[in-house]
Amino acid sequence: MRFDPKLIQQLQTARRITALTGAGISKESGIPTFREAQTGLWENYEATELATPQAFQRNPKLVWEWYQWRRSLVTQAEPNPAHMALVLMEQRVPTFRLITQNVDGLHQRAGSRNIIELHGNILRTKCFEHNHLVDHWQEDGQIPPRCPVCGGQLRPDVVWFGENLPSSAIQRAAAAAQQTDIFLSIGTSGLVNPAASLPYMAIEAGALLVEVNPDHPPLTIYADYQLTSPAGEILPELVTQIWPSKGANS
Ligand code: BV8
Repeated sequence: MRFDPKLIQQLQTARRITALTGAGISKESGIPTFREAQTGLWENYEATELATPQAFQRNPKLVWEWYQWRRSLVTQAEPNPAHMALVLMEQRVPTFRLITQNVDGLHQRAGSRNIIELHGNILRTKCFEHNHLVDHWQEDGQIPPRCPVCGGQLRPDVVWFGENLPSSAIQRAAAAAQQTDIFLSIGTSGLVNPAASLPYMAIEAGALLVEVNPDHPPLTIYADYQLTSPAGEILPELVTQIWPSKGANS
C-alpha cells in the first residue's frame, strides 16, 4: 500500500497530531459498528433507540441486558493493528492526542495512555440516581442490579443520546482539535454531535485533515487525504512508512 509521499512527509514532520476514532476502528476487533444492524436478540432494536435514559426508564431490564451483551462482545475482543498503530503514534509524535467516541476500552487495552473518552466506557457502571461509579454490587437476581449505596438501579457509565458529554472531555477534545497540525478522523460516520464537530474545528484552525474510512461520510469532501481502506490495514502501514526503521511492531 503506497501513500502520497507528501502525506508521509507531513506526518513525519508534524509536531502535533490529534486522532478522533469511531466504531470503525473496532470493526476489525469483531465489534459491530453502531450503525450496523444488530444481531440475535437485538436485531429488532435500533442502537440509538436503546442508548437513551428514556429507554432505560421504560425498560431497565432490556437496556441493562443489551449492555451485558455488548460487554461480552467487548471482553472477548482484542485490540487490532489499528489500535496498536495509534499506540506507536503516541510514542513517536511530540504532541499526540487521542479522542475516542468508542465505549469499548480497546484503546486502553492496546496501551494508549492519554485518551479522551467522549462517550464514557461500557466496562464502568454507575448509579442511575446519583451517577457515582460502582464497581461491586450484590448479584441477587435483580436486573438491573441495585446500587449498594442507595438501592437505585445501576446503569453503564456511558453517555446516552440526550445526555451531556463530560464537560472536561469535550473541552479537552475541542482544544485538541483547535491546536493541532494534523487531524486524523478514523472510522467514524460523523453523525453524532458534538463529536462530529471536532474535525470541522480542526479545519477551521488550519489543520490538515486525513480521513480513514472505507466509506465516504459527509466529512470526506473536506479531507485533504481520504484513505479508503479498513483502518486495520491502513494505520499499521502508515506508521511503518512514517517511521520505517521502527515499524508498527517494534
Ligand atoms: C448532547 C454511548 C446535549 C452509548 C454514544 C435530539 C434530542 C437530543 C439530542 C439530539 C437531538 N438531535 C441531535 C441530538 C444530538 C445527539 C446526536 O448527535 N444525535 C444524532 C443521532 C443525530 N447527541 C447527543 O445526544 C449527545 N449529547 O448533544 O448533549 C444535548 C442534551 C439534551 C438535548 C439535546 C442536546 C450525546 C451523544 C452520545 C451518544 N452516545 N455512545 C452507547 O454506545 O451505547 S454515540 C455512539 O454512536 C457511539 O459511541 C459512537 O460515538 C456513535 C456512532 O458513531 P460512529 O462511531 O461514527 O459509528 P458508526 O457506526 O456511525 O460509523 C462507523 C464508521 O466506520 C462508518 O463510517 C464506517 O464506514 C466506518 N468503518 C467501518 N469499518 C471500518 C470503518 N472505518 C475504518 N475501518 C474499518 N474497518
